Amino acid sequence: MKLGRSWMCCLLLSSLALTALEAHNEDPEADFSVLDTEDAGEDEIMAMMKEEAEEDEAMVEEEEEEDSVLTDNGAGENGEEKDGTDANVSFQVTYKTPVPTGEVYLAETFDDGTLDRWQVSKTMKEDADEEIAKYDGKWAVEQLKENRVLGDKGLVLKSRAKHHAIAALLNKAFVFGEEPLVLQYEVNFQDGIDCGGAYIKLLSDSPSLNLEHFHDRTSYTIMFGPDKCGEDYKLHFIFRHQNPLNKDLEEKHAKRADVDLKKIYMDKKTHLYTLVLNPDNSYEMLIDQSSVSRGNLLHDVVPPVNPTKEIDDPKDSKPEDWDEKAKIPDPEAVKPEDWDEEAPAKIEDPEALKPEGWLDDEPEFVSDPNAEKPEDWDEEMDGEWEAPQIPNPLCKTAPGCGMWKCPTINNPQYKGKWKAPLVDNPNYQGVWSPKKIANPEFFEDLHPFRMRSFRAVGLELWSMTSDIYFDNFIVTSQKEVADRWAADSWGLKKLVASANEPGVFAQLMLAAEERPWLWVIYILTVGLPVGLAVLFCWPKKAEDEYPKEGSDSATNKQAVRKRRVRKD
Ligand SMILES: [Ca+2]
Repeated sequence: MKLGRSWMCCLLLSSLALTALEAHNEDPEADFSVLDTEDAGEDEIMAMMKEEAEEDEAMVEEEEEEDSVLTDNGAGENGEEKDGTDANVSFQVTYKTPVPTGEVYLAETFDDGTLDRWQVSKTMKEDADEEIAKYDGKWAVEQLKENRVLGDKGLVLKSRAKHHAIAALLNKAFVFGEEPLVLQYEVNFQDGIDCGGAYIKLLSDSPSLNLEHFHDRTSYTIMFGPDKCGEDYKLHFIFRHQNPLNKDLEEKHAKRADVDLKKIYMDKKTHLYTLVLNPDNSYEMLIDQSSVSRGNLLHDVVPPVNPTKEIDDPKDSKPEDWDEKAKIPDPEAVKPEDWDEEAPAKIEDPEALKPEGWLDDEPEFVSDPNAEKPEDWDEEMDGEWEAPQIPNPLCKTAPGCGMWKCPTINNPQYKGKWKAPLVDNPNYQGVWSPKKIANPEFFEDLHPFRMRSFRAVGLELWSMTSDIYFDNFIVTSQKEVADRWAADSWGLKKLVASANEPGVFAQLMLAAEERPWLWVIYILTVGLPVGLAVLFCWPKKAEDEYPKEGSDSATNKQAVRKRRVRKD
């Protein structure tokens, strides 16, 4: 018994310890980072940043108007050392504007606080009423509202329900040849996102490209990034393929990303969006350096790049005598002679008997004998007074009143209308389909990667929620360059955001505020083991301190002897 209790005690304490451990292990970002991390994982990012921090002690740029609310650990305006936040986290985030470590077509940090490189569109949206057609949405270069990194700024879409368009030229046009395309940038829906986009367009290279006139119809090669309206969460990757025969451009949409975009778009954190296109036509989309969709431009886009070789002959039509019936009623079947089609489905139950005492002559309802005509009843106005009807009191004691009806049952003789059984149709010709002919519009482009070159990146957006933050645009051919760039920029933002996360306890409280039923889980996972631990582990003095007389253990005998000696 004693042994059993000890074991139970150990078991309960272990389970308590496990529960506590699990709660601690629940990194708020864990759900997200469980996706297989690519080349530069979190550890690597942290290592890189430590290295950076050591190398560049004094390099926070002399920012002109740094907000006084910023603290060394990068906490936001309200929240130096939020409850549960580790004030000790050594995130002396010594931020240095990242510099690309290889060849890039564009690398933009916005840290100089200007939009010098960018052109805000001065045009109007086509096919829209004049008053709403203007691209008059405001852009600004600002720090993040929360989880700021000292010295870091980004591009912010500032207006609600307005058209925004802004673009920047690349250092040189990107030509799709033997090198991959890597496009990467950060988005933070700082105020959440109701209905709006945060996607980027790679503007096709053409002599007519004029960024002042950038609008919704400006020719683009690729569109990539987040978009959300209502409950529809999208991560676009669209490219425009040119039909080699008629030169038409057609949008090709990649399959949907296999990830919970809602969580990512609504958490008000800065996320990193990456698109990689390879000369072998493979593509991959990543969020926060974790792959969320991959495929091939030839096989995984809608509509497909290449049309089918054959099509249905539009001139072919089904012959009138084409027999498509696989089964027909057996022409040789004959209705059996004893088949009575007239037999009713229901008959009166021949075994049913009227219950004894049934009152055939009593109505179910009678006039209330106790009712009296109201004094103010005016027969001229109200008509002749009648006592209200009540259930016949005689029927309460009898099996029933009124005319007795015999209950009905299914007729065992019922067969219904006779139908001949179905047999295979000897003339069956199968389901008709038109004959195939060669597709006159057929072509085969085995290199859709070689799409039209582009010369600028642009954001052409409309949103019902403002303050969408963009940062660290990079266009390159080398994934390592984009990864290193991310480590020096986005990785730091992520680190600061993680350091500012509320503690485990605060998170549990916050979660329970939104979902009160969580209290039940908390009580069951913590309260119950504690209660049981108290129940089983509390020392029982009566049993343990005074050995029972008559016990055969040597210890007990000794104790008894000692007590006797004392008494004597
Ligand atoms: Ca920046």
